[in-house]
Amino acid sequence: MSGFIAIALILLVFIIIYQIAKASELAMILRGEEKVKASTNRLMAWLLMAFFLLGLYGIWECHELMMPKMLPDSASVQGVQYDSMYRVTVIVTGIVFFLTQALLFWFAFRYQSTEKRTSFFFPHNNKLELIWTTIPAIAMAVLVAIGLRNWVSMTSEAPKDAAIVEIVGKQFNWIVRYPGNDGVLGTRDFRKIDDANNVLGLDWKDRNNMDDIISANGELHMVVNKPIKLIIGSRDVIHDVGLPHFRMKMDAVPGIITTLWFTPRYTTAQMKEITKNPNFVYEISCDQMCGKGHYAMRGTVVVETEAEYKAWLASQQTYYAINNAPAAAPADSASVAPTGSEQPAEQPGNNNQTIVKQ
Ligand SMILES: [Cu+2]
Repeated sequence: MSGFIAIALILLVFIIIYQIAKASELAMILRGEEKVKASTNRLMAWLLMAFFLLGLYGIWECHELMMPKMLPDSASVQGVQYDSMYRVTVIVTGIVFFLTQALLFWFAFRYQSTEKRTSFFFPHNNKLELIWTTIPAIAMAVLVAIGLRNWVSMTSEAPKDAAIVEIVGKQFNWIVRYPGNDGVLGTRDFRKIDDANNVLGLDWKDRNNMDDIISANGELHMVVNKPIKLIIGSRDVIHDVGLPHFRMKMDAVPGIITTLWFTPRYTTAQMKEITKNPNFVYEISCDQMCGKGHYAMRGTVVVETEAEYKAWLASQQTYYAINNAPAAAPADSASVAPTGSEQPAEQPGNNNQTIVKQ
């Protein structure tokens, strides 16, 4: 309904403009061209002024409307740089915008055509050309240089002590894998993917996979003030790991591993206090249109203290144990890596549970 009203309104405005143009044409014939031209010029000058003021008011209204919806303070150390870069860019371009628009509309109003005024011919001025080419060029170069510096730091090698977590997108949710005690993610093979009991296609012949953990609810856990490196992949189409609170995003491309690292600086509990929202959750959004369920491809991040993280990790079963116990498990314990000769069956029985919601 509101769409129909909007279209009707736009149509109405066009009809009005058309009628005014037609009426002024008729008036020109009746009253003489010069007189009508002068009054039209006056009207146009005032309309331009009104348009400018209305535009300024619109900017203010947008600002009032959108400010409460802005993201809270950056939750990552690197995000602080991006925020400051954004602020500098908005301030610089904002000043230029207001200055040039104010001058444009003021000149149109102040120097409107009248009978007494003749136009002044101003063909060229080298000094002026030089000034208004050099200053914007330098300003843009500085902004781009700051952007490049941040881009290089974002895509640089992660610190040696960074936690490593794999996150894989699929239509339509995220699968998060932790390397377990050995700190190494085992190899995986897309041919071994099985939605029932091997969502990532972990190769059970690789002992590094034995202690890997896939979080049951797809939560991405990380320790506050400790760098985390995400190993990003996709099972089907291109997705994008969007971490708006951390000011981070990176494409998840099938067949290609992408990475991203950052250092979270507020725990989820701290962020609840900062935002004064007891229900606050860090979100993972899919930032790449990936299909009909794209809108619901939401994951959650939990930032916690080292102790909380260790307790959570200890409470998790290895993916191997969940999907291979007890039938195909080695004699002593499901989570113990098998020796070379007693590798577990690659296709375990049906006693498995699916731990990633489909
Ligand atoms: Cu998506």
